[in-house]
Amino acid sequence: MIFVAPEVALLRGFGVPTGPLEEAVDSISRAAPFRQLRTPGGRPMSAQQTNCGDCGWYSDSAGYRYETFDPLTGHPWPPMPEAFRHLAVDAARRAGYAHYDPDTCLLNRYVDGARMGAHRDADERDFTQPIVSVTLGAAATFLWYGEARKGSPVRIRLEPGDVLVWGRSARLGYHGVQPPEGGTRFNLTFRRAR
Ligand code: MD3
Ligand code: FE
Repeated sequence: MIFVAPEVALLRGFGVPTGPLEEAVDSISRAAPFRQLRTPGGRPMSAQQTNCGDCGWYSDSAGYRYETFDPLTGHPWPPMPEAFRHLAVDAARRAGYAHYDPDTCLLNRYVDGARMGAHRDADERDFTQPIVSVTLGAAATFLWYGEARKGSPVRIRLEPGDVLVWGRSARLGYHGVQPPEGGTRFNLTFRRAR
């Protein structure tokens, strides 16, 4: 494990083999399809998203929030696969979080130049719990800005199976991600939302 910034831990290859995780993504997306959400201001986001777990991150003209039911299907989000939970809890423990209990996983799909601009994850209730993220599919460069959305970010190339864990002083840090390097990138983002 290396720290790419204070309290931003990188566990290279911790999610290898990625095959079973990718199969689970496929299965989740058959029940809750990837879709392009809109910002509260009405602009379509560049990545496509879906969720699994007890609730799911959602955005439309009503704002950013967590929903218990998938607004697209009216059904609950698919349950979080045991392999997902295990990987996230294990990675968090490795990074120094003994009591991690994620209740949701946001799945991002990046195709055709899709990216994520600098932002912070602040729609959750409990900022004492870290966030765990897993890269699958194509590689991409992750950008870490830290406390302010300005200056030149730390750049980290994330390959399939790489896992990031960040919390405490980094929990509300600004971050973004560049488009995938050829092909489709998936990202799993585990959070304690409620
Ligand atoms: C470090 N996703 O869904 S995950 C997101 O690759 C999101 O799909 C990106 O940002 C992706 O909100 C990046 C890695 C990540 C996410 C949030 C962080 C790293 C972070 C928050 C604070 C510090
Ligand atoms: Fe984020």
